[in-house]
Amino acid sequence: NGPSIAIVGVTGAVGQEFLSVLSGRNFPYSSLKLLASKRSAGKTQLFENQQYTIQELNEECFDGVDIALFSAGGSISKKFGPIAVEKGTIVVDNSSAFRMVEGVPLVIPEVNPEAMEGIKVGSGRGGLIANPNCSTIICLMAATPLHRRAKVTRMVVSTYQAASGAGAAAMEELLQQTREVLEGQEPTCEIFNQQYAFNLFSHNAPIMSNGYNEEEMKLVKETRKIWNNMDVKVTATCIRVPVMRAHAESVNLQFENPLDENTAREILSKAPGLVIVDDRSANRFPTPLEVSNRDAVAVGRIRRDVSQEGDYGLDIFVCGDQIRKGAALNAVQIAEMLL
Ligand code: 11C
Repeated sequence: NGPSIAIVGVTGAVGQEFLSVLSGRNFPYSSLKLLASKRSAGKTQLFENQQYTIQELNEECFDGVDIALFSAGGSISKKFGPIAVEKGTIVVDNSSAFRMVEGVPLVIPEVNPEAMEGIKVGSGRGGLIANPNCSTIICLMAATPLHRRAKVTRMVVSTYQAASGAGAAAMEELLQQTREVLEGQEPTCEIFNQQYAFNLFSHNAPIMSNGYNEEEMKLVKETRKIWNNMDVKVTATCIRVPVMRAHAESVNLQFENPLDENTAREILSKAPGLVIVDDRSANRFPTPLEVSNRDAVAVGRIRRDVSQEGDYGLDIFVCGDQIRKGAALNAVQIAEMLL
């Protein structure tokens, strides 16, 4: 019993994580279609003791499908998302294709579940819900509970982003380069065109005319949409670091109302989906490794911003698994709310 599900892009890093999260959360489903490009069609995938044959994505795939989880890139979403919706499917899309489209809810279930009110399986209507960018999700998981209390007026984010954000091939290249460098060989640079192992560099997203890259502007624009607040000032610098699958972010928050450090810690300790790792005496704070393959986003380094008068500023440091909460888990949580 449960809805019929389709996964679009099942062979990718996020596609595989969809399966793991659905199974781990005992998501109810009556049938499951695994869809991918022609290249992967015909391959088999074992899932919950059943062998599935991966089908090539085409226009007929969505007949009778209640929920489709998409993670196959923006152009696939743009082409097939509307086709699926037309057939009555509710699409949860992990790409950036529809995030900023007016009327398309951009949802983090712990933050703005109200944005998808009225979209339900069984209503007879299709629909489109966008999953935010991973950096935005991980940042807002910690910033939102504080924003609700003291109203953020300005947020400065610096990211340390893992290989997984650029897909399974980038993760593989990081491993390969690490081996090559250790063996004294020239590193293979196919994904980023520069050495990644033992290095870091500005995020690989295209640079825009204002000098920001697209990843940085996603943090700016998506935060405003998710908080439904066009006035909040956000700036970001996004960096790719040689970490496998979890992003870290330094977040500086400026508030309209005072919020002291201890109250902030108390608020964060009660916030859903967050764990606090903030042991100053042992110098123990969130790390990407510790949140890898975990659902919760970790927050620590919670401290008053000494550059501001009074209790109007805080610094925090967050880490979250990019493939899980930054993508697959968030999408499956959205799907759960559709039931
Ligand atoms: C990264 N956030 O870590 C990117 C990947 O808009 O969904 C996902 C890009 C997006 O590189």
